[in-house]
Amino acid sequence: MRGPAFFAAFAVILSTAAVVLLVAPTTQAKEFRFVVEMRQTSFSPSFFRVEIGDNVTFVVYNNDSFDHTFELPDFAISSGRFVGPNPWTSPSFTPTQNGTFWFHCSVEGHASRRADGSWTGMAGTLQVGEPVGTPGPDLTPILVVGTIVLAVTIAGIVYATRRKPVEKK
Ligand SMILES: [Cu+2]
Repeated sequence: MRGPAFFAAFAVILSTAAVVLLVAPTTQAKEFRFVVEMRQTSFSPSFFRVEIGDNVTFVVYNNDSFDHTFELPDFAISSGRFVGPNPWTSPSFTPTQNGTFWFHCSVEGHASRRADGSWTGMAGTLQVGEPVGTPGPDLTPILVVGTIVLAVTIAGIVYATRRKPVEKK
């Protein structure tokens, strides 16, 4: 006889399959080589967006006639001071967690850090994953499937436990 354990196992398998199908990321890791210009004491562009697992490299060049640096401390990246348009290429790295990671120029007076950890002036951000505050994936299909699975499971368990065993004589 198919008892409560069968229904419970069935429900677990079905729920897992539903969650995997609906939530599993469908994108593959990408290679990014971002070219950044330093000009008029600012970075251009100053916003980059990647996902966890992507491979990221910054190529930075200076179009001002004075020194700048490129610092991305969360990934241990630091260009050192340089002048001129010869590009500097960062080591590549792979983000392993979502977040907003600031890069900045460390030359005196070019950028300053705010109390909340963000930067003003010659600075920009590498955004990994969705920015905080954006809605997550729509969970409605999971809730609907989950509710149906739960209802079927409860019905199955009730049915299985209420059936009286047939006595053999
Ligand atoms: Cu600078």
